Amino acid sequence: MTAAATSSDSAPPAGAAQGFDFNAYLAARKAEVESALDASLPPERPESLREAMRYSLLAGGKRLRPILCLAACELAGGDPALAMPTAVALEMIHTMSLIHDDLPAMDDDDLRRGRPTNHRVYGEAVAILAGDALLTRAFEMVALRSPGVPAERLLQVVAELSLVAGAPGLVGGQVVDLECEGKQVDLETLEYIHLHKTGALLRACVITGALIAGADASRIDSLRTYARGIGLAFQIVDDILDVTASSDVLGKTAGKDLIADKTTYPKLLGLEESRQRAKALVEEAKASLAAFKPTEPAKASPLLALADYVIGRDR
Ligand code: GRG
Repeated sequence: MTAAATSSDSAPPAGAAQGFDFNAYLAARKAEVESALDASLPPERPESLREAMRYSLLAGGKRLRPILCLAACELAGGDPALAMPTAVALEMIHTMSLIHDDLPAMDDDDLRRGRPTNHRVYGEAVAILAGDALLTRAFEMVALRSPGVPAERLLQVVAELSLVAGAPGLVGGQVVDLECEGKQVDLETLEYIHLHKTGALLRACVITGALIAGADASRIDSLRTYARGIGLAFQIVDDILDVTASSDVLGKTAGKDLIADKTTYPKLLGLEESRQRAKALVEEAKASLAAFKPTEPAKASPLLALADYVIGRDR
């Protein structure tokens, strides 16, 4: 195993409840998410667009974002089944961002999730439109396909998703990232890029899950701190894997950051300090869940384990 920072495969996560089996949890949640994703794109016209949307949405991937959403909902005392449409919406936003990120006008990549990128198979125009359709379908999932969730909670979810997807989130982070290509950037700018490009959506995952459960503001705040830690750690690990893992294992082109002359954590801090920083961020993230643990010790286990998973992953 070429884990980026630490292994999470066998050891129970620190602080998790006795007997919690993370691998079984992950496998069960992943299977539920895969089936909900499949059902989210039923036959419809035009079939060509549906095929391109399904090609990327159902291409595998770790499904970290929907699983975070379901776990946060459960931790906040909600029924994760009610959060599934939002979990699907988050994966749709993530997938559309990958499709657009891979386009010739952006990263110009050929490989994603172990397969040719969407535009390589369907052409640029359809890839752009498949991304657009996934983004809009995401909002449809929340607004029109979330039975059993009070309307005011759904409105809060829509608000969070719209902020996170647009200029204050993914799009803003992507623009600064593109503007910085080939330039040396400082740690503060690098953090800005990652908190927006990657961290914002991970934050939305836990916040929307908690909103659906009806969590109060102080618990949402704890989850915000958790998400900031795992969001930055996730990206540090991504930077590390870009230089330490192979394209085969990653399912996307390795070494892209070097080729594009991007500033990365390993470039700024070196590999070892990057690993240490990722570990420290994950410990901070886990500590922020203390607010939940006295009342819900077992329910905190998935988010504790997911924090470890973020740095233990090898792809
Ligand atoms: C959201 C409106 C809107 C536009 C998108 C292109 C763009 C604007 C943003 C780029 C966002 C991006 C691609 C960030 C990188 C995030 C990242 C580290 C992705 C890899 O995530 P994993 O490892 O992938 O979870 P899998 O395949 O496992 O899901």
